[in-house]
Amino acid sequence: STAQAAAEMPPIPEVTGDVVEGDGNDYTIKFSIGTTQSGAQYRGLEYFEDIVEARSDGHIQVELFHSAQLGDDLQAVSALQSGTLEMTAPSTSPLVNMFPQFAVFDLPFLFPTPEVADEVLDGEIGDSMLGIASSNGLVAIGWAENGYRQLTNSQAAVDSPDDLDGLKVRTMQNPIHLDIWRTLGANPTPMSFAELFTALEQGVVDGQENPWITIQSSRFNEVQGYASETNHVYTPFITLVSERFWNKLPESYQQMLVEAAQQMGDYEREVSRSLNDQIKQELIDEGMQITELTPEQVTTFQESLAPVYDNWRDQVGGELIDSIRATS
Ligand code: EAX
Repeated sequence: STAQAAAEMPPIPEVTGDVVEGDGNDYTIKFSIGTTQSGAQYRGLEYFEDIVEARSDGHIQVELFHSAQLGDDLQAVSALQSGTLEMTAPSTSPLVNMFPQFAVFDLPFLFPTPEVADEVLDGEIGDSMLGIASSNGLVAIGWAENGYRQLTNSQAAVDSPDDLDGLKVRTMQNPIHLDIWRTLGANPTPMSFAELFTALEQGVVDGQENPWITIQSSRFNEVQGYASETNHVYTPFITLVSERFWNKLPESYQQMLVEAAQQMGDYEREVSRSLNDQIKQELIDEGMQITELTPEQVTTFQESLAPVYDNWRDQVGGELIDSIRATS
């Protein structure tokens, strides 16, 4: 099924843009991600590799690492800071302790459509967040998406917060996500993505939440019989470069990497969105029981989560929340 999904991905675009004059030196970018080789994110990285190698006329070589081979999201970010890894693209959520402004991407049901997410990420708010994240030894050069998160579990079908009572749900390492699942009555545990499959397999946790494509490409459906189409949080990926590496590059290459990250982000979002429904159907075909929620059931989840907004509104910024709401 992995090969089949890959075969139906929108083709990797032709590289556009001229060859860029560098400084005569050769560079290598090791680019590591937490998701697997069969996801949309890796496909985006393959396009990034094509662009960067072509436009540097081979002076920049890009080496891709998936499945947290070089460390989980937080470890990869530390490696950028110490200069032992050049690039990574984590979900924003595990970085919220470093960049509190990222918390806006953890609020439940804030982004009603992918188009609203695009307006935020590709507009002033997204630009200002790239600026904020360009600190602490990091340079932030673009956005892609993990996507809308869905709940899976090994126990029973879930269509209301009542079904979550005591359910052990793995969350990303993020206080708002913990708050969400506690507020819904579940028993959440933060854990790195790299440890998640084993934790699900061994029953350390009953459930987790991630977009369909991440659920399938990580084979969580092999150890999770049930899913609910909650769409409760939209998670971006942020494309990060090691500042130590960045400062070695001529400006011409820096500019080209920014353009490549933008093109990767546009393409990756196209792949992610075009595969979302197809992969949901494949999960059903592979035997997962997927519960689609009625609008009323979604409203029940939203109303249950009102306290989360009360708890985080000041930290995230009321104006920011209102401006995103006004986008829709
Ligand atoms: O790199 O931790 C997660 O659930 C995310 O999907 C992960 O950040 C992907």
